[in-house]
Amino acid sequence: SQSNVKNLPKETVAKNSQQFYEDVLEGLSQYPKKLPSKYFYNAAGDRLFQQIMHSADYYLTRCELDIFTTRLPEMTKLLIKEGTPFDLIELGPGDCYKSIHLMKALTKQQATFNYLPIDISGAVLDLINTTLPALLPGMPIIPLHGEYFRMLSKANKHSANRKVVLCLGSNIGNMSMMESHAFCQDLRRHLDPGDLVIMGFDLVKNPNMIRMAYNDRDGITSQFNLNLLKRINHELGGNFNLDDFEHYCSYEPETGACKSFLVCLEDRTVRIRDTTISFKKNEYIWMEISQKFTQEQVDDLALKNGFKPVSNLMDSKQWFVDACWVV
Ligand code: AVI
Repeated sequence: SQSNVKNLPKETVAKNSQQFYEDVLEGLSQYPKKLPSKYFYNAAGDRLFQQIMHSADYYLTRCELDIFTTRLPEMTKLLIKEGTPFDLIELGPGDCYKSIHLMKALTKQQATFNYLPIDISGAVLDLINTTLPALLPGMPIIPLHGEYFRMLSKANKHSANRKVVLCLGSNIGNMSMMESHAFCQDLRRHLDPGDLVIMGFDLVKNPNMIRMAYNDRDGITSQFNLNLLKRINHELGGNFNLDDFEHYCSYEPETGACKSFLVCLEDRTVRIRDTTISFKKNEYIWMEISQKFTQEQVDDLALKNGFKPVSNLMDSKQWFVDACWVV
């Protein structure tokens, strides 16, 4: 059955907003100050991220699309194992820009599968619900609205099919290394022997290329970061003056960590509901990590958390890898 993802109950909205408030205050009372990047994605944030993905300097999406077009025969062969039906589960599907190619190829080969997109954003699932049926008539779509692992448990209850989990776009890069290991361990606990995972990783490369992707010439990444302050103003009664903050991005080749910050340009105080927060001139808020990986680190992530690497599909420049792991 398809869930109505549009109308969240009032209590859920209030609970989410309280969680947002608590996370923001917790982050801004730390030293150095932090904000969780998962809150980038409101409607305006989604639009800005779409612009980033199609911008000249952000190579990640183009590289992964290259994999999802040129390496499809290998990918579909891995998935269509002995013709048994399976559930294709996508964590954070966005607009299915890449996965649609896989779904089309699978449909062409008459594979029997259900598509289960999982997202915390109802808007993302609404869009899938309205656009995908026209592109792939007859493909069963079961949108699951909520946290990844809670929804994976729900998917498990829904069917006993073999599972193929897609986690694309280097979303795993937005976690610390420790968190990404914990994430893979948790993912493994929700799967059974024979299940597959396809995980997208941005690989280490020329540091200048990486820095440019997060410091694009059109300033979209800057707007993307500033949009979170705007969101705090709108949703939590904040009074950030966006002109007081400047986007800064660093990439450290020694650790593969690409980090985004917002630097406060003057001594300032900001109010969020009843709380006042002080900023010193040049004090920064750490906004996001976008971790880059070596192939060894990718394999290590699989092996240490109960997966076996079966294939590493790369783009022609070898800048990005979609790692295929089996449980
Ligand atoms: C969603 N995520 C993988 C993006 C990234 O590359 O870290 C988010 C992003 N932040 C700035 N540009 C894109």
